[in-house]
Amino acid sequence: MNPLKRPGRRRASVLGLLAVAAMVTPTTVTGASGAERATTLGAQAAQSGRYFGTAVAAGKLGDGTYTSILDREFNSVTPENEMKWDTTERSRGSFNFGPADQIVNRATARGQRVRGHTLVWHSQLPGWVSSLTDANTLRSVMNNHITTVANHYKGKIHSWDVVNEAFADGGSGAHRSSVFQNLLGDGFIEQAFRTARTADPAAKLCYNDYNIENWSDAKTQGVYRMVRDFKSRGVPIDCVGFQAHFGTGGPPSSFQTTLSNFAALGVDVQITELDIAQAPQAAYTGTVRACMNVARCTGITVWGIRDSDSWRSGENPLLFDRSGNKKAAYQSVLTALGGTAATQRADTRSSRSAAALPSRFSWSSSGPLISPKPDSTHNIAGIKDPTVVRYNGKYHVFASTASASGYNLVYLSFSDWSQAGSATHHYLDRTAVGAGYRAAPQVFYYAPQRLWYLVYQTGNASYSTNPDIDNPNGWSAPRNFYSSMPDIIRQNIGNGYWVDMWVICDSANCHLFSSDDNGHLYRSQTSVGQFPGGFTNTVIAAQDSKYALFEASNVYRVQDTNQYLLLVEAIGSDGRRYFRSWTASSLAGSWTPLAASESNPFARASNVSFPAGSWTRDISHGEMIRAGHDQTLSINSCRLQYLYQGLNPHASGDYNSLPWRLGLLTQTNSTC
Ligand code: G2I
Repeated sequence: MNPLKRPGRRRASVLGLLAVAAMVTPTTVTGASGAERATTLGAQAAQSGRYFGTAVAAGKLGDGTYTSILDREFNSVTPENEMKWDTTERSRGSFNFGPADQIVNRATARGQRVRGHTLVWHSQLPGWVSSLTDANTLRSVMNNHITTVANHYKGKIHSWDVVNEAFADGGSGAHRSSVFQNLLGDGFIEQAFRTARTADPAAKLCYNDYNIENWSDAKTQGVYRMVRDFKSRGVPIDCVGFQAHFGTGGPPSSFQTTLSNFAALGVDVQITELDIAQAPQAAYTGTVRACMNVARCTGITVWGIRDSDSWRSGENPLLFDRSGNKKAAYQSVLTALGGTAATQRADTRSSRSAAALPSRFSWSSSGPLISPKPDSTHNIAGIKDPTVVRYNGKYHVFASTASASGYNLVYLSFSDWSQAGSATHHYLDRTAVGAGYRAAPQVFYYAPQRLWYLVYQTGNASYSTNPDIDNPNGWSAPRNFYSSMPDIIRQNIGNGYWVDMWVICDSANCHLFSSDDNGHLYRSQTSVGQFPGGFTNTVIAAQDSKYALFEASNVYRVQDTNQYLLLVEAIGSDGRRYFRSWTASSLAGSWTPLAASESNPFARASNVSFPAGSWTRDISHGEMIRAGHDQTLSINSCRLQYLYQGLNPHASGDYNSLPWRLGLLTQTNSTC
């Protein structure tokens, strides 16, 4: 591939104009968030900012019925047995990650999150550990096990069950007897959490147990006292897992009280292994409602998919029957996940506290999540240049479609990344946006006018507006920001192209950034009141050599700080795309390098891990997942995510026909 060959301004096929898509008006029901009711568990849970997961067995991943339900319904997975000590370290110092890797890599590639289960447990513990008799040996064995396993999965685990089932049943409220308790004493749990935090600072660390759902039980009270003590002394604990293995009666009546009392200690709560004997609808509804009614109940995991997959299969406790059909309880759960207006969780990303940006970054990438969906009039080769907002319980993605005949735009929306691949692609050349050269979109809500803006390049810097982001047919015909190319760009552009327009506003002004593929980043300015008119005073905001400051800039406000973040795409010495980063204290300010070199990049193949396989060496044009959706483009500095375009490294040929796909980076060195 010639990395410098630019998209030509050839006109897109006019065939698109002939295909007036039949308008399909599905009957929809509106859920609590105002969004339509979803039709799968994961998507419905995502509308309130929660996940819905299942236990997964590596041995079943070859079963097509099993995997099709898994991928359709669930956006979180927990390896049922594969991360337990008797699999991961059957003999001392010899680690086996094969079966768990299978589950984790598969999930990560599909945008499903992973719960790690479990680092320290008295059961499924190899004999060589349970027969140790020396405390110092056991302590170093335990720490080494936690460190090695957590390190192996670093950046890939959303929540770890650090310690499982350490409390005794019955009326004592004390720890149960185990080799850990007996040799190391009460402090072993604290030790395990501290070791896990050091090994994977980005993962949430949970204590997980059963029979702690009833508030007045001595066991519940024992765990509660421990969590309260940990929080008061700064022992790192982030969440409590309630297994929820229930009898036919379902949860105890105090379950919601228990969840909220724990949450009030400052931890998230999760339902981690749900199954209910005979799966009564009322019992499932009650369980899901208890979680929905507690803001810090972040998700629910059922302990298996079909009744035949359950450890209690004789009791038919799950949501799918042996043939994989949905049971009545499935419908109850789906409905209960729709919740009521009171059950919406605040956006978890924006509710986290702000931290300063680090000066080095590392990332984990999904596999390709969004690929072209050609239809009879759109023979698309690549999907590129994504822009994304989360609004009303859904991600709304706009992107360029690339083909030999040129560029246009596409829109898709979905509740959760695990659903991205199955979303419908709406081609905007069929709308007033029109056919012809339109590329590199940016979307935001312009709050002062209560209008959505889609900014894109047409040769000029153009935009369309829409009162309803959900309606792809609502976009206006293109209008231009400038009457013609500003003089300063004309004087500096050389043989480059004027591309990648980007708008961001502070409280007084809006700024329009653009690139020239010739080492210059430009910025024009207008007032918030005049926008979208009045962009003047175009200046060079940053410059470097052509490849070092190429194109695809993004500028964001870092929430709760006075910092702005600038990203610009560069072409590395290996010919591959990557991002450099700078910060400034104002949008008009001068930009200070943050992670801005090939050896310390913002995002480059060299600081990205690819658990699902190295499907790209380019980390190219995309954008950050924002904390809000308006023109101030705020991001939360905690656990950054970046939607980008990547490319099969072996692809070659005409630049416009390259098979670009979209993947998601998640920061792995976040400390919050
Ligand atoms: O016991 C139910 C769950 C209670 N909480 C912790 C969970 O980790 C636990 O899960 C179950 C698995 O669902 C079973 O699949 O843990 C059991 C072991 O305690 C698992 O059972 C084991 C059998 O004991 C083994 O004989 C078998 O080789 O499953 C293994 C794999 O099928």
